[in-house]
Amino acid sequence: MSAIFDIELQDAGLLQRDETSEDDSSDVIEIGAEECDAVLDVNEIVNSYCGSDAVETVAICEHNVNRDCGRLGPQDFELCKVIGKGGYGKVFQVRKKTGNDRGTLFAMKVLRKASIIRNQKDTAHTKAERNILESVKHPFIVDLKYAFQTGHKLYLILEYMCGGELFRHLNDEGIFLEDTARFYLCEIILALEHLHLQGIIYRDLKPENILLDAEGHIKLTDFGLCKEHIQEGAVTHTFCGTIEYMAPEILTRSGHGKAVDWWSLGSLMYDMLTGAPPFTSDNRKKTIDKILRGKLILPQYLTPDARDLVRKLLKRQVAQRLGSGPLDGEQVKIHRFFKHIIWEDVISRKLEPPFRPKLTSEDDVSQFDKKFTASAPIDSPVEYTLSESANRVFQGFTYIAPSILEDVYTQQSYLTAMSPPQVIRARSPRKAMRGFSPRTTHFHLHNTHLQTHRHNGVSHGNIEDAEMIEIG
Ligand code: FS9
Repeated sequence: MSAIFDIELQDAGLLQRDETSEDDSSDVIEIGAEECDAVLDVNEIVNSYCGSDAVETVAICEHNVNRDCGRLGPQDFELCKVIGKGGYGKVFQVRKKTGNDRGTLFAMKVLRKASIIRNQKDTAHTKAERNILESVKHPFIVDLKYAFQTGHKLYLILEYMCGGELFRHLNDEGIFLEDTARFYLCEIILALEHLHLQGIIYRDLKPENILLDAEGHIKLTDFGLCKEHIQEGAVTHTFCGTIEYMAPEILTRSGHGKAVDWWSLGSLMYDMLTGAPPFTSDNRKKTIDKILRGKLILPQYLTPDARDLVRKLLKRQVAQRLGSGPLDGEQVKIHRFFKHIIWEDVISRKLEPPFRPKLTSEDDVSQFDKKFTASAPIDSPVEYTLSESANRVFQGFTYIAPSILEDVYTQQSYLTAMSPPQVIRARSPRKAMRGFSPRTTHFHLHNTHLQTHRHNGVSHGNIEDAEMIEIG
């Protein structure tokens, strides 16, 4: 198998191995924009640059470079079903058609570049999602297998989670027994702890972002774009999202740290045990008000340990909140609610999942919303042309998971050396409902009193003023 180089054709016409590029990790050969002609150009340049007959020149083409993964594109995936849809793109259940992992099911997130680059924050979030998913490998965080792009679209090939959202399951059950909630909380705590160790604040913990695998273990997903519907070309945008699980310091924009995730964990725990998040109302403003000032009401039927943990996680004063100190998740893990938990067993997925998704076949999509799965799986063509400069925004998007490369390329250290900087990110809003009857109140913004800013003549609700801080 050929070595994997990051090759860029420079304007000067020289072929360079780009080791110093500021651009984040492009791990495979990316020549031009997936054009075969560009491959020929490379060979011509190699010949003229080397300029000697003594040098053996090897044609660089798909037949001898990265055969399994180097020129991966949409053509390598069969579209099976739609499992998610939004203003920016779609999520498909796909089956790999080529390579060693042929036949494997994946979730393919397809995003339209033109929709994303309209907004700087969306562009940053999309890059952040790709970077975070590349750098984070954990049993309870969804794994990014490949990333690639065409002239118009970005593709993330993610581990397929056949059990769908925990949200759906929670919705069906109404409430969970404490043992059930404890199982999910344990796995979530380890995922959050891992993210924090890497300098990443998740910020978006809610049942919709927790997916179930075939056995019933969970993985966190969604590290990037908001999924709200944005009507193409419309001047008024509807912003949707869930704020019920958000920490007060996010809503007041008074500066926040990793402790926001422990607040969200408290809200999620409350939701699991009582059937709704702790602070809800029929409109967004009142919900915010309750999160900031509302009295926490704990039902009688909760055990003292559960009550105590919820209370300690839902402390408005960050310094008093469990998990806010330097010990982070450790402080949560040693709480009495988890007294019988052997944490080594949790990380090695030895805890018995309380619920196993009922599937009739490997590709059964009954756990996903019919509203999506009933629609034809088409990766719609794009008619317009994206400018070269617009396209440059996404340079270095391409990625292949080390786990996949292990099969074809053993020098994994190369990839590690090419890792992009870690990114602390803040969250993005979420599409409300997605076909379910609401258990919680979601907000819709139509240029309301919320702070808004204008971008490209388009008004955006600005509640999610997320920023990225590069730390490495
Ligand atoms: N395996 C199964 N399902 C996964 N899902 C998580 C994401 C869910 C979704 O609907 N996302 C979504 C994305 C967009 C965007 F525009 F960004 F493309 C719009 C609307 C919805 C679908 C279910 C999943 N994720 C990783 N592996 C998975």
